Parts: sequence; structure tokens; C-alpha cells
Amino acid sequence: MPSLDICFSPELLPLYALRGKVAVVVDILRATSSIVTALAAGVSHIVPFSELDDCRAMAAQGYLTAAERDGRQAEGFDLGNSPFGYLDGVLPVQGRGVAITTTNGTRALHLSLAADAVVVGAFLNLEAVARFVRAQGKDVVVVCAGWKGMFNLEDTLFGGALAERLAADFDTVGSDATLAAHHLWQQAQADLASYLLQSAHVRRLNGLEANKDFEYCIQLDTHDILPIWQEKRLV
Ligand code: 3SL
Repeated sequence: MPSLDICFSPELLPLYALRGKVAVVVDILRATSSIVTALAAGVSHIVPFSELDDCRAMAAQGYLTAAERDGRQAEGFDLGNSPFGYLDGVLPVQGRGVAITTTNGTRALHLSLAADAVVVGAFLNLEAVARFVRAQGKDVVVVCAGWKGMFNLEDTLFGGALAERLAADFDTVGSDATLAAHHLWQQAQADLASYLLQSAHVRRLNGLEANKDFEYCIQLDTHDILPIWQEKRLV
């Protein structure tokens, strides 16, 4: 039976051998939720960058550029990191490529590329992720983007929710990380919003008046879409 493990922070990734496995990269607030939303809104593909300058340079190739640092839209970019940037109609996104850089999410993606397959997970597309990894039948590592190397609750809870969905087909008890995340999910799932209210990133987003983003990003199974890494881009 394949296993499901959870890496609580990109800083811990050197301890996980990703080769031969599926990496599910998650940054619930908000990078991976925004990536799922962008592709669902008709964006053709997404190129993630670690550095602002590399991302900005993609404008010359006709890309929309999206950048976030410390929760705020970086200056000189078309979009920030709110999923509503792809939904509010201010910028037409249909058919466009998007170059994106965020504090933690795009870094976690780049650090996961040794895996056989790299997909993007969010609560929004939880079932699409579960279906994909079941079909692959390989060991899975959920890579939590965390915050600047630190553990965070919301990405961990996604790992727990995925463990619950996969419990019949995967070994979800062989790793203490997965056991802990699953336990947290069992505590949180009845009222995810309340459970996360005290979490660091929700407090950070509230300070930025991004409460609407929080409520959006904690919805389950609203998008049957699976962003997957192919030829240096997410499609
Ligand atoms: O760190 C990231 O990658 C972002 O998702 C953080 S924020 O939600 O845009 O503040």
C-alpha cells in the first residue's frame, strides 16, 4: 500500500526523498488556492518564480504578472495573490499566461520538483487531488508551504483532510506527521473557519482586510481541477 506523508515546512524537504513519489504542494492562504482559481477562470498556464525580478521580466513575453510579498501585492505587477484577482473581471484573464511569485508558495513548488509528479492542492480542489493520487498509486508527500520556514495550521489541515480521504487506499498511520495532521483535521473540520481564526496567517490577512479571501480559500471541493507541473509550467 502506498504511503501518505506530510512535510510541515519546505525547510524540512531535504529529509524527504521525493524521487519516485507524488508531491502535493499546498499553500491554502493563498498561493495554491489562487492558482486553482486562476486555471478555473481560464488562465492558460502559470509559471511560478521565486524572485520578483524574474517574474516581472515575463511581462515582456505577454504574461500577466502576479506578485505578493508579506501578504501585499508587490509594486509594478498586474495582480497580487488574491483569488479574486482572477474573478473580479478587472483584468481579462481568459487565455492568458500568468507569471507568479509569492513569499512561500512558489518557493515550495520549486523545491518539490524532484518528485515524479508535482500537483497543486487546496481545499478548493481536495477531491481532484485525492482522485489523482489514488490513480497514480505512488507514495505521496504533501509539501506545506508554511510561512517563512515555519509550520502553519492551514496547510497542515489540508494534509489531514487528504489523509482522511485516502485512508482506505494509503498508509496514513505510518508517519507521525500524518497522524498529527489527521487528528487536527478531525478537530477542525466541523467548523474550519472558527478553528483557523486564531492562526497566524488569518490574523495577518485580517490586518490586510483580506477576510473575504480567507472565507473563499477554506471552501471544500468547489473546483474539479488539478494544476500539474508540465514542461516548466503549471497547466
Ligand atoms: O506565502 C505565500 O506564498 C502567499 O500565499 C502568502 S499570502 O496569502 O499572499 O499572504
